[in-house]
Amino acid sequence: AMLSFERKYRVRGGTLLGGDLFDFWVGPFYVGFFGVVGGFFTLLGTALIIWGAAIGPTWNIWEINIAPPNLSYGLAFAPLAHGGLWQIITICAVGSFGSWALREVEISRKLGIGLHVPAAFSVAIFAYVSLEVIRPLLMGAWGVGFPYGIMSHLDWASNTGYNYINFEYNPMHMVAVTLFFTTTFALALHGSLVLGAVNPAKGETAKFTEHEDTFFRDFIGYSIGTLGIHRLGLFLALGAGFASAACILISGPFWTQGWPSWWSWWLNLPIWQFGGH
Ligand code: BCL
Ligand code: UQ1
Repeated sequence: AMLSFERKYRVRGGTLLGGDLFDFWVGPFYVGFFGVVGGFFTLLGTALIIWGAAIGPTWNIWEINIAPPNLSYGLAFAPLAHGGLWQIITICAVGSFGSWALREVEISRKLGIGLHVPAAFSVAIFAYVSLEVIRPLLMGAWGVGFPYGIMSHLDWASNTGYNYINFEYNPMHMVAVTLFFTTTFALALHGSLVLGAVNPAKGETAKFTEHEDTFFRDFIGYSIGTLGIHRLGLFLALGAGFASAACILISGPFWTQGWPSWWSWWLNLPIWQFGGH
């Protein structure tokens, strides 16, 4: 059922492709050209994952694994059972994620809001595409992509990490981790502040912006403001995604040794010689 205020937002137009043809809703969901295309890729990709599981050795959900081709295939197409499925599933994933983003664009245009939501989701897609398309292209083999499987993708991350001796020394991994942790810290501050304000003791009225600002001014001498905290949160989250994409894109295409030895530039700075040794 449509909520009372919903009708006025269900407007025609704003579509990028398909004109009025797919400009309708199914229940609460907007369809659109990209809903149809996205649905196609999602169903096909999911079916291929199930097929990959069926021709594999196990139905154990943790151990199902659909791996990319061996490195020896380079950037060529591989037989379905030897990485070809992974290649088609990857195409379906990019088609599905991309359609989802473009459907977000159409909905944003209908509502007359900015494109912040699809822009933000595009950063997550960029991280995925970095792992499965850009880095494999730069390194000359689909085999460096991560496999589709719960345990197997963890094994891939571990193996790929140890390939560079200690991945914690990757400077962009450091930045990414720091931004992820700062994101959760900011959301904890924000969520607790808002709930603290709108859940007053019995008999008291809810508190809003001025009380929230005043809490932080008393506490640390600064309030970033109610709009500001959301801008900061978006910046931190998108920064985490960008830095993650960067950290894996430089591992291999740019730096092929262990990450600890990358820091030799620091150890070799002439300033350490002032001690007289
Ligand atoms: Mg590390 C990567 C943190 C230890 C090796 N590591 C990452 C980053 C993140 C991180 C910064 C993964 C997030 C990301 O890329 O998001 N690592 C991290 C932390 C520690 C750590 C906090 C820690 O020790 C405390 N890492 C280690 C150890 C190494 C190591 C030291 C192993 C021994 N790390 C690696 C390697 C990699 C990372 C190798 C990476 O490749 C990875 C990275 O940077 O990748 C870019 C980005 C988000 C995505 C890719 C998700 C995209 C989502 C898509 C677009 C949509 C999906 C939709 C979905 C299918 C729909 C489902 C349907 C619904 C259910 C309905
Ligand atoms: C803040 O200043 C603020 O403005 C009133 C919020 O809005 C509701 C917040 O949620 C938070 C967490 C802060 C404090 C944040 C910083 C970076 C000082």
